[in-house]
Amino acid sequence: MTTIVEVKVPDIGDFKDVPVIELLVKVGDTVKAEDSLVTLESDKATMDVPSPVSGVVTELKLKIGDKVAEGSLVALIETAAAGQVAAPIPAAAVAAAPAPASAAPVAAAPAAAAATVIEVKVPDIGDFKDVPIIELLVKVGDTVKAEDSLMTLESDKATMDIPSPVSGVVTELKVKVGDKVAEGVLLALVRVGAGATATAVAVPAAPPAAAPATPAPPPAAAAIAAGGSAVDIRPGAAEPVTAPSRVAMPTPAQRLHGGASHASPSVRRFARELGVDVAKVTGSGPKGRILQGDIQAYVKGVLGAPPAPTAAAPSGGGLDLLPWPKIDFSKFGAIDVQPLSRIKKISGANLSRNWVMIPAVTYHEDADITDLEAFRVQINKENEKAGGAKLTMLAFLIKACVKAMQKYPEFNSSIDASGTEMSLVLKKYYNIGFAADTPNGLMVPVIKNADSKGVFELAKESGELARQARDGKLKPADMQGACFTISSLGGIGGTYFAPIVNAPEVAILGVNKSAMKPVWDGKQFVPRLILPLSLTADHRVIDGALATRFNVYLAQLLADMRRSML
Ligand code: CAO
Repeated sequence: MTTIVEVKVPDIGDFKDVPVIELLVKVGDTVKAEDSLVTLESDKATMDVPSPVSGVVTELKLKIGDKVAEGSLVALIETAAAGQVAAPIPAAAVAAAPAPASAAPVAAAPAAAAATVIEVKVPDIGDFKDVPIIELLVKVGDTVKAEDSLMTLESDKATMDIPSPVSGVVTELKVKVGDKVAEGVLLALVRVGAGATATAVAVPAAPPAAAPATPAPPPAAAAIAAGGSAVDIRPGAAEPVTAPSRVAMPTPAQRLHGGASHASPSVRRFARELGVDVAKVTGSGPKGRILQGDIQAYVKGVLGAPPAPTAAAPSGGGLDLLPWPKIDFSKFGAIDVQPLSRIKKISGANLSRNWVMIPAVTYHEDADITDLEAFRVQINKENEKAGGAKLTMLAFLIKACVKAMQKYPEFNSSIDASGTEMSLVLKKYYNIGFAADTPNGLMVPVIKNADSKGVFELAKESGELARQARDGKLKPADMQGACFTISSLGGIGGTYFAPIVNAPEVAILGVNKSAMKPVWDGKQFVPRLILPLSLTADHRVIDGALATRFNVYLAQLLADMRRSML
């Protein structure tokens, strides 16, 4: 039984006519509770309206440019069962547009006779605590006008600027980027000139959306297709980093020179996932707002841009690459120009970064899977009769890789470059990504906790995820958190290849088509089914001896899976 749930604009104060600036879903999309449906934006705040339930969008009642107020119908969502309808999201959880009358708390601090120092505090943002400051828009000494934005807060669902209640000079910033704040927290001191007082100036308060109980929504799907967070890969760019927040969050200093960036939370998240500093992106939306397409165009521009000259390392240290050749191919014959798919554009950025930054080496090995394949075929025959699930070679590969990762834990690690010194993060969980070839490009769904699953479950789950990938139905969360990736071209053919490591992982296993080969058993050549393995590993973490040990062990496991019990 299904239920249709009406999603309405929650309590956004007395405000009317808040424009819809972005539709984040379309009819037919499957959404989870808390997924953002549309973005609204007033003068001072941007908010996403989340879905209160999991289900399928059956109707969108708004279009871009529509103006809404509390209670406006946003969409209809069909849920699987009445019981799944969540309690309505509390108004406070999504309120984001400016509350009209509520002024940001302003208090006159003790001041000299000629000047008054005004305390700027977080206005009423409901019960919500721990809303992070993501950007400081001014620095001490700056002269600001009343209404100028001082800083930006961002919850999972909304972004808000804190305006200065007065014209004056910023004398102190009481917070820094990353600090988490709640209503009443002191943010800054602004000194106003002789005679000026706080009450003389209107103080709009723009409460941000309070953070929902769920974790931040996952990043844009395709961003993970080839490796999660991205960084600026231009030669001469900053040191490689893997944490999206570290590369994406502009430093206050950067931000101060960049002017206010105007982007919805979902676009900011998208930018963070790609490692794009929104301050560097030019917005093409209304009032210069940065749209998702602007972020994509920026990434494209960075990838296509000629490298910046590297004075410190004119040759060798930086990548003194030639600009990408610009050729009019039509001079030579007929051509057809097609845009790259979105997935290809984004995964291309990740692949380029990984190719350039990782000193990768590929190691080959042959696994004798004669017995394993015979076993697989036999089980599938038995199961077919009983109507049971089908075992795939990929499932055995996942199982064997987990076992080998348990024996050689460096394969389940990531380099952490966020501190002053690089360190190795060793993971205690075993999430295995696998490359899936889709009409739109390469996707990498992730099987979580593969160590706790049997081969039937792994076969079923990988089949289901591959199907979803091909149908474009994968959720961002389905592509996150991989520790190691398998790229199997075995169903297609090939002998060996050199896959690109899917950063921040440190290794990837490539697999080609098994073939019957003559193998010398000491007395004679015997026909054996040989599976070609190609393991690419990050040499900063895994040296050749370790990689070869891993490969040898993996081949032993595949030759006789009983070894996995030893
Ligand atoms: N050797 C020989 N045959 C193999 C094989 C191998 N290594 N792997 C699979 N096969 C066979 C299967 O048994 C199956 O045959 P049956 O239907 O008779 O059982 C057939 O090939 C098709 O398998 P499949 O590839 O569709 O299924 P899978 O579970 O093995 O793989 C998936 C699933 C998602 C990994 C695969 O479909 C896919 O998309 N592979 C491409 C990955 C890719 O593009 N990698 C490159 C990334 S770098 O650009």
